[in-house]
Order: sequence, then structure tokens, then C-alpha cells
Amino acid sequence: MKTIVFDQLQGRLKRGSRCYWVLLDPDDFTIEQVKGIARESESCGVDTLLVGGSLLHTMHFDEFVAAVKKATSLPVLLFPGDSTQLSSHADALLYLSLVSGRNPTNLIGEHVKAAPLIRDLGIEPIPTAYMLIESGTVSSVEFMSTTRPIPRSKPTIAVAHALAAQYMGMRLVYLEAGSGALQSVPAEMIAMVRAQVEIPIIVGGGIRDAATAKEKLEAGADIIVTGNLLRRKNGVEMMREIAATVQGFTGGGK
Ligand code: 1GP
Repeated sequence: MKTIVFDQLQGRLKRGSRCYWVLLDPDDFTIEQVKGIARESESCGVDTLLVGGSLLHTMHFDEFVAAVKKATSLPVLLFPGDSTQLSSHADALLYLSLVSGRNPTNLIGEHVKAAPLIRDLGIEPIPTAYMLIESGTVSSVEFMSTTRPIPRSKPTIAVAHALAAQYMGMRLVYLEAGSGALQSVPAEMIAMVRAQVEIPIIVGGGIRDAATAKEKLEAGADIIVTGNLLRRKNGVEMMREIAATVQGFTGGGK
């Protein structure tokens, strides 16, 4: 199994850098729009682009990924809501198991459907423990997966899930408040997970400014993800500030 993208990421994190990833939802942009957005994200200092969504209404997934890949020199990772969101144009795929839930479809079902296609398309899968955290609203992931998020006041439950994922061999933990979250993942929860697990921690959902991103980094996040910012009025400016904060960050983490 290829581990090129993961090895590069791990090397970078081991050298003390933190990363800023941006999610592009194919439902939000046309092919023409996303080319400019991908270039703009790169010029802001974003490290990696994610492509995917909980529920897609558009048919242009493969073309969309190809356009993003062609428009920038950034790594493009799939962030699939299900086994239909695959493309050979991507550099790798977050092979997400929704470990905070107990729905077999999101734990193993979609993975089985996707596995032969991933093999045939030659995509690098990065086993990722996806953990949904309560965020003050019902997220698309919560609704679509019919699973309950981990209560924000129960960081020890998050720690137990993250540890279990690490023991099962997963390479990344993604603490997800959900796109458009009212409340982002609590710093206390990130810090407790950071203290207990060695694998890199991704934090996303409801991060809309550099101060919030810094709080997550200080708590121990390795990778910050934003999505919705792209559609906000001052979003690009905010992305630039977040990228500068992530690049300039020197403390915290493991
Ligand atoms: C979604 O965590 C990401 O998976 C991004 O969330 O759209 O709230 O930035 P936002």
C-alpha cells in the first residue's frame, strides 16, 4: 500500500510544522470557479486541498478533482462522504471511519464498496478516525450518518475513541465539529486527546478566524481545516491570516 502522501505529511509534522487544509465542496462551486479558488487558496498559504462532502448533488466529482489538481501544485486529498466520491486525479484519500458513531455503513460498509475501486484507481488511502463532536447544531454528517456526536463536555470519551483508533492502526484522528458549526471543537478536548495519542490530530468545523485556529494549535492540533470561509465576504482575507498563524506557529503539540 502506498504511503507517499502520509509519509510526507508525517515528516513535515515531525519537523515541527503545522498544516492548514481547505475543504472544497463540489456542490459549492462550478468547475470554472474552483480553478480560481484553488489558485487563490494556494496563494493564501494553504498546504493541502480536500475535496468532498456529506451529500453531493452534482455529477462532476471526477472533473472537479481534475480541475483542482490542474489549477494548483498543492496536494489534493479526497474527503469522501461515501464510496462514490473517488477520483484517480487525487493524490490520496482520507479513508474515513466514523468511529464516534455506531453505524456500520460509516464504519466499514462504504469502505468495502470503495476498496476494489481504490485499488484499481491507484489512490493512496490514509486510514483516518473521523470523530464527530457536538457543536451546537445538527451537522450534515450527524444527520446523514444517523449517529450522535460526542458530547463537548466529555473529553474523556473523545480520548477513548482516539486511543481505540490508534490501537486499531489508524494514521490520523479528525476531530470534526461539522461544516458551519456554531461551536468549534473545544480546546480542552483537543488537549486531552493530544496528551494521550501519538497520531496527528486534524481539527475542523466552525473555525472562522486566526485566533480560533491559534487556540486549536495551542491545544495540540496538527492540522487545521476550514471550508465555509471560502464563501464568506472576507473569507480569503481570513484564510490568509489563518495560514500565516499556522505557518508561524512554533509551540504546542507533540
Ligand atoms: C468540514 O471541518 C470542515 O469537514 C470545515 O468546516 O466549513 O465550518 O469550516 P467549516
